[in-house]
Amino acid sequence: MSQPTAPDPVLLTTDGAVATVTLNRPEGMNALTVAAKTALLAALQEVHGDESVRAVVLTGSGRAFCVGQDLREHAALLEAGDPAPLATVHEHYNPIATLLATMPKPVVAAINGTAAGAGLGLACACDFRIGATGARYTTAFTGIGLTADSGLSWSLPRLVGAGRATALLLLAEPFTTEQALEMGLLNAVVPAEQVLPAATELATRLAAGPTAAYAAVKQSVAYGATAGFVDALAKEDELQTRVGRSLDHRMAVQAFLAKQPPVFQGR
Ligand code: T3D
Repeated sequence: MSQPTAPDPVLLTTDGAVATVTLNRPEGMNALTVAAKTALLAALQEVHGDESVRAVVLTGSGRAFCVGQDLREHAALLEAGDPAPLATVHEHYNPIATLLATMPKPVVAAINGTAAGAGLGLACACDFRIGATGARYTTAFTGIGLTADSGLSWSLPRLVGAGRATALLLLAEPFTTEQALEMGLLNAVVPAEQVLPAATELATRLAAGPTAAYAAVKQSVAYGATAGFVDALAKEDELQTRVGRSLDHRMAVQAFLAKQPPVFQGR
């Protein structure tokens, strides 16, 4: 008799120009096993390189968005003396967070439920965060004797300020959706069943926008986060010169002058 095959830990679906990447281990609160991290990396690489995809939604199935590293698998690997746990930041979390943050198109996190550890880090690497009422959040890392990863040391201070980020990371205390909204971590809060529809609606709107301009905005904001003013101006010059040559720019200016709504083709 054949063994039942495990469901895919990550699902990738596309609808028009919107791709949805779903963490799919609902029974394990979408905790990240090696298989899940490998599949997530592959899905993000695919949407990154696919020019027909112009906006991405990242979400979870079941009651959690993602509770970070799967600690059962992690403990078993540590116990077995396997080097995998110590290499996972380099091999998985860093490339996953990099793909989300540098995706040349907008990424919307549909935070359908609990987000902890690297799960919170992945959400914070996205461009927008829509959270569910009643969800819980925690940085979690110091609770198990670890430090921040998946970009949280970079993204969290930028979203909520250095003082709050340091407290959230040091204390690893749980906080609510309402607190996350008040801190500026979330862009919007809706009932759990409306999180994915709301994120998809936003992504659909973004997918009909000037994709090259969006990519340049993301690049310049990331650059400006660590650059001086004069260098930031030089980066804006470089990017504006590039985007100014795009078809979308030319067509949108013509549409404006003709008093027509612009139709963006994403190039
Ligand atoms: O080297 C490296 O690997 C570095 C990489 C690090 C990346 C990281 O993400 S480190 C941080 C890992 N995540 C955590 O430490 C979070 C641990 N979980 C919690 O603090 C809480 O479970 C939550 C706040 C997330 C949720 O609390 P609550 O009360 O809603 O649920 P619960 O009852 O605690 O958990 C429900 C089940 O999920 C439970 O299993 P059970 O008892 O029903 O069989 C619990 O063990 C399981 N679970 C929750 N988080 C994880 C997990 N199982 C495995 N890994 C988890 N991360």
